[in-house]
Amino acid sequence: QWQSNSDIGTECDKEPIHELGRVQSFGFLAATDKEGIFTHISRNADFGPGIDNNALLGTSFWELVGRDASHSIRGALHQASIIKKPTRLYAFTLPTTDTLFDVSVHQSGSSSIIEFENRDHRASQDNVLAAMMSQIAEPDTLDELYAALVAGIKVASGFDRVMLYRFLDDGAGEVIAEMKESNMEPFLGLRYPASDIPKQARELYKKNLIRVITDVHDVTEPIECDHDIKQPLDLSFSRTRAVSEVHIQYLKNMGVAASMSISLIVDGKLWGLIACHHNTAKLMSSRVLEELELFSELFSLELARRLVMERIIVSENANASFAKMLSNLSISNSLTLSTVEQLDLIKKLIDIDGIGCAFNGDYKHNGVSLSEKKIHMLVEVLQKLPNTEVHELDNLVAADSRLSDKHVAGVLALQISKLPCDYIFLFRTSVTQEVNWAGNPEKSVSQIGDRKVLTPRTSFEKWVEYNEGKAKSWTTLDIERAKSIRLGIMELTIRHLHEKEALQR
Ligand code: BLA
Repeated sequence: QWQSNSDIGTECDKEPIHELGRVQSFGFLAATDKEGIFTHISRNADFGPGIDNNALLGTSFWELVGRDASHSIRGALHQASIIKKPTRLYAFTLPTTDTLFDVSVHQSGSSSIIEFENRDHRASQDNVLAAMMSQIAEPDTLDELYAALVAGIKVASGFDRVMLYRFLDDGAGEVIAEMKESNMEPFLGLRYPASDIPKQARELYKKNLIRVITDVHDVTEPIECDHDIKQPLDLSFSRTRAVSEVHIQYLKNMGVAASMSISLIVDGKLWGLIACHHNTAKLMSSRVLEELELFSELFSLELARRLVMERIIVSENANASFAKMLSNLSISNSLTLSTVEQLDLIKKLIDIDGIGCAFNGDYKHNGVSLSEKKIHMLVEVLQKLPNTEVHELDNLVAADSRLSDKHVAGVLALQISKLPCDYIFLFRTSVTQEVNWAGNPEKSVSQIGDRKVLTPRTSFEKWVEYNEGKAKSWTTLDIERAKSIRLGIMELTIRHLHEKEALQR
């Protein structure tokens, strides 16, 4: 059964993914209260031979690990509480065992969380950060930057597939760069619906920038705690946090065995993810992860800088076209005719296919246009809408079926005056928009008891959606520019009026 995402999409958004009470088995976790008394301990904890986990709850962590380890961990906890994220201790030893650990410690509410990973079997690479930073200085264009990013991360991390996944305004996302092993299907250009990464996950990924799922077939370990503890442990910043089963199923359906995603934050928003897949289970060294995390923060800054630069260049070019258009208009005496003659310059500001000018009952146009009869109908429709400087329609037929037209599908109507009804119309033709989804984006719904829940789709085969009869949607920038054009033309209209009056006197 297929059903629209929107009605029940919120189900997914409710799972408390930060307090599922389990860890991935590549590490073990302990939590203590302020006095260092064990409050939580994951079932796979291994502090050394002869130490019984069940007996540890309620006893002192500091006593167990001894003076030296306590000293280092206390220091790390203090640092973590200042920087508000985990601090790591590498090649760490405990007096109770021969195992060499990488340790990650942080504060979560009133709990101190200490995570231990066995260090042996993790290949570590040095200077990931330095190597990555040198990669991103070179590229000239954004596309080159994206390509350098995924190539660099692939080498540094060893994942089979590395993608740059960018979020769109509606929360869906698109793979905009990819580097993969050659025998794998490309995902480049595919779009994924917003519900693939639910809201609370996106919120979490803004705070905790990197997460690793080492093995989708892993048997995760429960975190045991004293019976009188009611509040679940908040694992938002935990490195070993076990992930939602729904997402594990998603990865299995995709044929992925291990994944890693790194957040990219621009202007405080989750701009995208560096999404990595591996075909077999994959452990990452703690140090490489730390460097990748730091790199992602630096990369986000560089990305933000470049995005601003790009906007500045675009707007400088636009300003130049705008100024030229106004100066062309001011020297002519028929504003109507010369406005429509500026089509080519206006095209540099807004991507349009035609322009029409209805002034004083006179209609002139250039490029694609509606017939005069339909212009009258359109004005009737517009007059019924709430009064505004610029009306935007990207689907004329939806606004009024009589406006159905072979050529024009979208209109920006710039109101110059209400009485008489003077308008400038900017037209767009209809485009068949082709969106390449990774599988049918409508979620499959299962009935569990009396609840309907979304389940991840089972096919990620390219699934093409065609949107017909619509124009490309008007962007905020289009509308802002239309407003400037409107103001410019209104100013000229007034000046022309004054000049006429002066001549008549
Ligand atoms: C999490 N979903 C995620 C994550 C990604 C995606 C990247 C972050 C965790 C990770 O690194 O694996 C989705 N992965 C993608 C996408 C691509 C990719 C889009 O590689 C594109 C190339 N998922 C569903 C449904 C639900 C759902 C129906 O399809 C909910 C009912 C949930 N996805 C879901 C949850 C998480 C998630 C709960 C959070 C996992 C966690 O961090 O615990």
